Amino acid sequence: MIQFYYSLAPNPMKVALFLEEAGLPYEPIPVDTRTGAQFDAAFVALNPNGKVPCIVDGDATVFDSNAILLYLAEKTGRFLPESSPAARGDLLSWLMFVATGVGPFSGQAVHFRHVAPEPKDYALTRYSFEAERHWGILEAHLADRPYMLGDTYTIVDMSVWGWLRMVPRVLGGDEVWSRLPNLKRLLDEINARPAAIRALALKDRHVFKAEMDDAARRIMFRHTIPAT
Ligand SMILES: N[C@@H](CCC(=O)N[C@@H](CS)C(=O)NCC(=O)O)C(=O)O
Repeated sequence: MIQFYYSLAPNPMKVALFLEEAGLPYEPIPVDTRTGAQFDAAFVALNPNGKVPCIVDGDATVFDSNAILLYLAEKTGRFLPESSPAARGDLLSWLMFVATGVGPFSGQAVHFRHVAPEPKDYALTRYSFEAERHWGILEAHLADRPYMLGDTYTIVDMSVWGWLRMVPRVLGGDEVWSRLPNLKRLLDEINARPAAIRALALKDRHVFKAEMDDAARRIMFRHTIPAT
């Protein structure tokens, strides 16, 4: 039984999607990041980065959402492209593009759009520009193929889905979908999958702290606390 340390945020949800798609038995263990549970010593011993997701699978501990997707895909042999150097190159390129570009730039765009104090024009402009540029690359890539790696639904689509659900919050409103029709098509298709519906139902299993109050802000944005 895999232990799955999660919250309802984009990175854990892509792993939830894989676990549900593959029908792997797992125990969901909530980590409430607004109360600081990600810094508990027992959790940091599993993920030194103090962030979700993380899984424990027997004697294997894996953290970072895209590493977990690749680990689970290779372990099960599911949701991978055909076995060829060209397909492997595509898989790694797009998976890392999402891990190192789409996710981080989207996260920073959300931070500067919705959270950061003024003055923030320069940072908001930079991260919005980069997030939009990354999503634009995915949009163009999906113009002539149904899924990120062609005709087959893979872990790259799952990885994209994690943040794709948040695109209006990243780029500033539902009207962004008119510029990203191929991504909207992929989102709607994945959202309708029974596995995605089950993954999203994790929200009914645990009540996470909803308020982003001062205590939560001090935990989530520790750089704002003066050094003592
Ligand atoms: N690169 C990591 C990023 C993980 C991450 O940023 N997780 C967020 C939720 S999406 C988190 O745990 N935030 C709590 C915090 O920053 O304290 C991954 O892909 O798993």
